[in-house]
Amino acid sequence: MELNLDSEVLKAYGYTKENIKISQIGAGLINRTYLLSPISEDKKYILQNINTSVFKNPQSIANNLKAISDYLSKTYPDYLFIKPVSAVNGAEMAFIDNEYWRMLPFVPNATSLDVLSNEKQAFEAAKQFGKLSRLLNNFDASTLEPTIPGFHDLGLRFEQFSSALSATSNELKRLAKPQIDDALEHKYILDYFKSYSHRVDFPNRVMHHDTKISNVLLNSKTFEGVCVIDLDTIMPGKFISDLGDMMRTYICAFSENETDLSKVKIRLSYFEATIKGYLSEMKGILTDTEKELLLFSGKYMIYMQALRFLIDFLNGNKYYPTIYSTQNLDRAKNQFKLLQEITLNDKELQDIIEENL
Ligand code: GN1
Ligand code: MG
Repeated sequence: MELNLDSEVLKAYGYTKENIKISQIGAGLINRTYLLSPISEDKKYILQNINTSVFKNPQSIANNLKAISDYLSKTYPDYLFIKPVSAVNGAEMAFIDNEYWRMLPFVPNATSLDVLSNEKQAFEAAKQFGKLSRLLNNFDASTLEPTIPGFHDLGLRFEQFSSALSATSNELKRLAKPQIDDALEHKYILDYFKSYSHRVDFPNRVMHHDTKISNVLLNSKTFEGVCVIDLDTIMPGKFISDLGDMMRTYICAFSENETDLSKVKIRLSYFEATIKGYLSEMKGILTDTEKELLLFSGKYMIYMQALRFLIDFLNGNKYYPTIYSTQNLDRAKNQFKLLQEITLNDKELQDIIEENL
């Protein structure tokens, strides 16, 4: 594939097209990611173009990463936190032709998976995300900037859904009627959250906010966790964001893009591995209120993601890239099915949590 990388971007990091090999990697929906292999070095780098229609203030990402990296390097010097490599001029990002770029060290002998194929991977990934939260337990989350304001605010997402519903066409409304009904029927999830949100032992923590399996590196041979990646959405949030998104993405064998809904089922053993991995780091840190909400975190995140896909469909697919016009609607259907599966298995899932608390 022809890679159209501006040579100014390479120059900002001290390279030229002649002394580097470039390939595209990663499957994220938001940022474009490249692998750079300088011909005369052993090291490789990851170069990312930051999507500024999503991250409107990239400097906030750089500030957050710097603050966290400084803290962790003092308190836990052995912890591998992947912070950006400075550009030649010392800046944390390169700003070229109105686009922001940043470079990161490539971690050797590690792999990132797109799908989970065994429970150990779920355990290791959940442990890595739990570990990040544990190490940052005493870091003052309020000093970080929200890199996407209101990102996991379900109340805001519900408002966006209501606005999208009033502004959309009759045709899209007709197509999405069952999912619109689903969205309204599950509003109790938002009300339930609100009934907890003012509790004092429901703190804001430093959350990763995108805990899918491809955002953790595992050792290529042993499949043990190495570190977490994709740190753009590290910002203050509730523990729900990280654990809930792991439930959303680890416990079903098929992704949000699966259109055969009979395949959208939950795997109890993967749920258990996720809970065990997360609690192996966070059990001693979570408050009583948070412990009450462990299973709820999955419902909150799945409902929110269903709303986000539905909103995007009603708005004409402006946020998530799609390959066909009803893909966001299909993704919403998939997420509502997953939510139904979780709800149907409430008792078994809660029992697994109790056994591990
Ligand atoms: C986006 O870019 P990616 O694929 O890591 C989105 C997440 C969603 C996810 C759904 C900044 O993540 O919140 O859960 O798609 N990230 C942003 O696949 O919106
Ligand atoms: Mg991401």
